[in-house]
Amino acid sequence: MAYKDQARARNNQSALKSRFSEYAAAVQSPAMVSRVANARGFLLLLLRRLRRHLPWIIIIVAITVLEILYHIRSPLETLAEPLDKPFATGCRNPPIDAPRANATLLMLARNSDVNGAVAAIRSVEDRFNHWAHYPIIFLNDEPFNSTFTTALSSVSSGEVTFATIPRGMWSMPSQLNNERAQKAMVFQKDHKVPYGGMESYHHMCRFNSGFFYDMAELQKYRWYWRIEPNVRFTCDITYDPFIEMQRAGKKYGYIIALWELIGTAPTLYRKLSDYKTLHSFPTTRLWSALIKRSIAPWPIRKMLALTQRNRNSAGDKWNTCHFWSNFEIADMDWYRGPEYRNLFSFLDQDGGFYLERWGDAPIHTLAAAMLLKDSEIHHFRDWGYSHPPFQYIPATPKLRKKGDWKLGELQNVRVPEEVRERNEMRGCNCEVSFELSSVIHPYCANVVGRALYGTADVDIDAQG
Ligand SMILES: Nc1nc2c(ncn2[C@@H]2O[C@H](COP(=O)(O)OP(=O)(O)OP(=O)(O)O)[C@@H](O)[C@H]2O)c(=O)[nH]1
Ligand SMILES: [Mg+2]
Repeated sequence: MAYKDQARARNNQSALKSRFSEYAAAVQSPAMVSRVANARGFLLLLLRRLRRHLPWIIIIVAITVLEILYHIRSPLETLAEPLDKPFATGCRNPPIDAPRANATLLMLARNSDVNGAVAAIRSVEDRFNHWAHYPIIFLNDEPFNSTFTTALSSVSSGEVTFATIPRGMWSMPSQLNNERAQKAMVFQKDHKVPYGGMESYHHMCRFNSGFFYDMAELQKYRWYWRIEPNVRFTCDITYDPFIEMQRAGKKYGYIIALWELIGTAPTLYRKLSDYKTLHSFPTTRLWSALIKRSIAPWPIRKMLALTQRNRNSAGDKWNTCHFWSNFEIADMDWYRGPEYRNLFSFLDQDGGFYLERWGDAPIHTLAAAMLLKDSEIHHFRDWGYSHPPFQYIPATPKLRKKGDWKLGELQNVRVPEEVRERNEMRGCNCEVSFELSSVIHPYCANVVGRALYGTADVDIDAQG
């Protein structure tokens, strides 16, 4: 050690020593001794006083505990009959000659997505559209080039349409202050909100939330099936999902349910929750299932509601479960109706598509939970689907023993051989490829499953 460093270390040591002896002297000083004695006396007095009020204290604590238990209880009554059922288990004879629904497949893509788009359409054709021949509409915010149109025309068995989105549907709302929005996007980028710094991504989320169903090319259709580049369907689809949805009175269908990163939409739930109260929409089972109830007692919950913008007015949060909208089959008449339009325009006026990074997935989910009946929502639990990094496999449970699942963690779950052998897959000719993507954790699927089926989707307690 250099001489200077040794001297500095010695100085530090002696400074420490002198601070310690000052502290020891202070603690032992008559003033401190009397302060400690006073505090002890005060505590004893307080305890004695409290003892006199013990019965009241017990009553207050009991009421608080009961109130908390009442607040966090599951408000969902058991279902005599599931509100939703798979349209099929196993394979059916595809209704090749049956009439088709008023429906289209729909893909939003960039020219640069051409390879992923071809792969996704090949998969849909291979598993479904080679016998159904539904039309496919491709949308882009700029004109598609000939590489894209040629490649996609050659893999689609239905009529294809390539459309360019009008500027007004792919831009910021006029009332939003551009400078404020730009600052907000920089903030999101700095705070690592996924895609938060990409203006085009915000346009895409706004478009998918509020405008796609108003595109001229979609006007003649009622139903759509959303497909994204690079997705894969991993089971044969041997029935017409549009016809089945229509027959069963369904309006919105999903495959994967998962958690949202709350940083993308910190105020969305509060705003929608207040909107629901203002318009007196009834509380559906799904809406209830999406609430993460606070375990704080009532007055504290109320305080939290006042001070934290991600809580509803009761002080509770959204558990962030939502339908992953990169796949959806839905009835556009629902979006085109006044209730959804009013809701979208309320959100658009707020500016949260840019000031935060609201995705169309939570918007569609919370809107469905608010505006649709529980029985109008369908889970395609008999379909296999991959959108990297996650896939859903339509296996009946028993995948893993309890404890192997960790919330939010990517899993590479293997379906045990005996499950495969017992043919416990719900779908038809499913392939389970673990190279494709990780199997999604069933936390949100179970939350929604309990609301709509009355049981979990995947029983994680079962032994593998
Ligand atoms: N035309 C066009 N399409 C876009 C643009 N940004 C995203 N999309 C499409 O919008 C959909 C969602 O975009 P993705 O980039 O897949 O976003 P994501 O699914 O949230 O995120 P990933 O995990 O990256 O797939 C896809 O169909 C994209 O092709 C864009 O700037 N222009
Ligand atoms: Mg995607």
